Amino acid sequence: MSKKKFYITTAIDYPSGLPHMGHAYEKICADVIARWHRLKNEDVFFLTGTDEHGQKIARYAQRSGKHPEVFVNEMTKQFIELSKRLNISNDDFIRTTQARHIRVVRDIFKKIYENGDIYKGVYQGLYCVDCEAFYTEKDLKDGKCPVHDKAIDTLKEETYFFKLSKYQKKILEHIRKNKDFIQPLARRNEIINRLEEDLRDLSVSRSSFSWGVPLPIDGSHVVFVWFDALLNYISGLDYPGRNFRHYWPADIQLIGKDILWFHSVVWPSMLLAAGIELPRSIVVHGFINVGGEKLSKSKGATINPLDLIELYGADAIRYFLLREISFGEDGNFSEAALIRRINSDLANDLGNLLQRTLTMVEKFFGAQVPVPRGCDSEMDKILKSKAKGLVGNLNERIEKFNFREALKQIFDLINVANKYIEDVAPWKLVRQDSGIEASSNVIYNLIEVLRIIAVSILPFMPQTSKNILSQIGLNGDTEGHSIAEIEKWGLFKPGIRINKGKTLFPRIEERRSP
Ligand code: ME8
Repeated sequence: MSKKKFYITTAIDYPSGLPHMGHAYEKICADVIARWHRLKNEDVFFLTGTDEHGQKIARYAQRSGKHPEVFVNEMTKQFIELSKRLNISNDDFIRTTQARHIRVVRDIFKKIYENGDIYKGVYQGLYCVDCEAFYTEKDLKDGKCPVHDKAIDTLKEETYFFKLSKYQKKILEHIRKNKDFIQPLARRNEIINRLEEDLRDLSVSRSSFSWGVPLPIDGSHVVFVWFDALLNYISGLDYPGRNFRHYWPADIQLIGKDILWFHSVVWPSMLLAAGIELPRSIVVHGFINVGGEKLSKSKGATINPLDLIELYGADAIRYFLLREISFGEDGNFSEAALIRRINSDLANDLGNLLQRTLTMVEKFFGAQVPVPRGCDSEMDKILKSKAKGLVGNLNERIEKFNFREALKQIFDLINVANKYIEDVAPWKLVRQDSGIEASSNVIYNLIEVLRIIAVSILPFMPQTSKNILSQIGLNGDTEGHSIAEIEKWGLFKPGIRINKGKTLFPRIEERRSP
């Protein structure tokens, strides 16, 4: 039987400055979902990338004294590096300056123009370059951009308009009919409310600067950056080629709350105009603040995630963000809270479970996992029943993007296993008449729990998963694992030699303030 396809995308980042924690967070969430679907044996395609055209990029390039092309080539390296260092398993990385993307932008623009949904006019109004978005008087806060708190530009220029208003009713109907089209629910309601007011057509070309894709119908204009950028989701599948036919429509398009309008109204309207099926769902995450402050690059990012990864490792950052933030809501990042999580959950709970178990395998059984002997005690039964049902619990939570609760399920099992060690005290069993054999059941059970934990944390902490698998003597390769292994008790073959290695998460002194 052919595998079920699953296509997931993130927003593509503006490489106008260095990547920030918000960029890292979005990719981590998408990565958990992609990896979980791979564990479910689905045919996953995961796309991320960079949004490299437009006035904002042109301005930042100019400020750094570089040609935009040189500027984006340099800056994008940092975003690719971030994905790599965070262990993001994206299948492709699309850059909007690539020829494969530009071709699609021109083709779709032409198609929509020929269908009669693009026309020439004059745009007069307000524009925030940092948002790359148009505003009305009533959107402004004290006369400034409501997102960036910066002065707003007044534009008057000849432009091509896209007939967004024509699609208003259809989009509203679609959102109403498809409960899961915009998730979480609160975001859906926000868009429904906005769609009840009349829409203006969207200006989709600019002629006051040239850093963009020239219109196929008028060389003196470039395509508006959002019209250009949104098409990455299909150009990344080589529209209209085989990959597009196989993976489209997207199953999940993950984005932050500030760009929901473009994704839930503009993007679907463009697709309808081009005769392309709509994505299945737009999933919206909240914002990460640092010390309660917004961290949008345009206001000056404060924390570079690459520095944090260098200090604490990718898995600690992944764990912290997924465990600490309620998906869909805003959350706060602080280094002090990160260190607390590392010390308590990762070093103490998870790290100690591995360390103590492997030490016992070495000490009592010459580093070979024993054959379990004897009947299950009450405590053995409690441990096994905790492991049972884990897949269902995780699946239910991951499907709802409740990463926090999913991790809690895994850490509950870790805590039950640590308590099991305390309660059965294998070192005491060893001293009894029946000798070392008496502890074989306990040690085997602990190794089984570690195997189950290693596979179930794979989507969240891929490197840690690999380390545990290799330390308990299994191939550290995380490819080819499946959710079927998570709760199947007794898969571990006795006799395997363990391979005790470095401490997973050394404790960290609280050296920095939040
Ligand atoms: O909006 N916390 O790019 P971008 C969490 N190029 N997420 C955040 C965040 C924060 N503090 N700040 C930004 C763009 N994000 C466009 C997207 S898609 C066709 C074009 C999220 O670099 C933001 O919501 O400003 C978006 O999903 C992503 O990071 C890229 O933001």
